Amino acid sequence: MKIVDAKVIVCCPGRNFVTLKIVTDDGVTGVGDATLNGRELAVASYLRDHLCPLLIGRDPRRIEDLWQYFYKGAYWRRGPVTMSAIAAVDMALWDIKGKHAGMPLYQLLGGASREHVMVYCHATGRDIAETLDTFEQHRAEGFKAIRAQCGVPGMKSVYGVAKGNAAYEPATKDWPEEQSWSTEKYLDFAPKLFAAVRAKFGFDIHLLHDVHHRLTPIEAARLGKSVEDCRLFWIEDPTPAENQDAFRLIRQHTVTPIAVGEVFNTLWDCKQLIEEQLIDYIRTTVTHAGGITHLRRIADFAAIYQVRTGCHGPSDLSPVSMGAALHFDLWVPNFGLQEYMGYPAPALEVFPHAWTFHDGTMHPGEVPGHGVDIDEALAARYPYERAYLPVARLEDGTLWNW
Ligand code: KDG
Ligand code: MG
Repeated sequence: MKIVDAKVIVCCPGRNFVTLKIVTDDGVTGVGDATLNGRELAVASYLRDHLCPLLIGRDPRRIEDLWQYFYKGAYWRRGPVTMSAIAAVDMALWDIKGKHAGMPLYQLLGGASREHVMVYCHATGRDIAETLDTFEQHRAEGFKAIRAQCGVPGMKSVYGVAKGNAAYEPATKDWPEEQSWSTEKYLDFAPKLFAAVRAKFGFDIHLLHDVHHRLTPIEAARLGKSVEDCRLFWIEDPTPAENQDAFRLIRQHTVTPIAVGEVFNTLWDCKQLIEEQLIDYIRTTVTHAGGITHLRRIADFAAIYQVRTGCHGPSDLSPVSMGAALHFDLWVPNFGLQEYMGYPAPALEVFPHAWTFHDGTMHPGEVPGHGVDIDEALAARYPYERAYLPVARLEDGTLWNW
């Protein structure tokens, strides 16, 4: 059995996605997601110019060997571009293996560890009243876990808050948006938001919040400590995680659970955080962290330290990634929670999928492989549009962590 074609499809059905499609000599196809928000074409080139030519003629069943070949064999290891490209190959090969076996991917991994996968969505608003309204809407849709983000008085734009009635989408066409940030205003306000959610909805629903790397360790410790009574499911990315020692300081001060890792690419990025039990949930994804093959290794390592998975699931990972993630989630023994931001309608048409949502949970479906495909003819009607993530500056103009 041989790979006879490997092609990269870049499309923009509501937002940009990079998809790898691998074809075997017996006509079986597999697809993988390689989307890296705001840097899509770099991964497309890594695949087209460097990995795809090396795939032709190889045995698609040798998933592990191909993973090692592209990781160790490149000499240049790690990084979001490399690992997203390797992930797309890996995802497509697992898809092919599932189709050959006539089994859904979760069965190949070891079978279901649960009946379904709990997912969380985003409640967002310009003020507390609006955030409570969207929280209520999502609760009525059945969600059992909801992330709350809110405009902060005195700040023009805040991470995670949608503009108008459109779904939240951080990337902007043509040029990066510049947002401003005030830690003082945010730290004063955030506890009021959580208190309002608990006052209205009680404790019978999981409440989450994303700090999106904005605080220093001691500020993050103060936030975690000041909201302990609100019993958050997690606060996410309280401080940038390049220096993992920083989390020791946060841990010394608060029992609010911490989720980190959506920007991580390998086990090496999270090793200390997991080993020292400095976090509770690891947010690495099947796309940015090297596919099923590597994500499985991270999860197994995390399990030893009672760290659970909380995979990133934004709309900037394609429905292919969502499908692969849900198979992984259904299997992984130390599952915690899966993010599900949803997709623009055209994206759901371009990527026919077997996964389903019901009452706050999702299921990957029983179709052999990961159950997501790409309609190439439809994708061609949505050409790539350059887009960037925003940048953040302090009120005096200093560049800050977005
Ligand atoms: O591309 C960046 C987004 O995926 C990120 O900002 C979303 O932080 C995010 C989240 O938790 O979903
Ligand atoms: Mg996040």
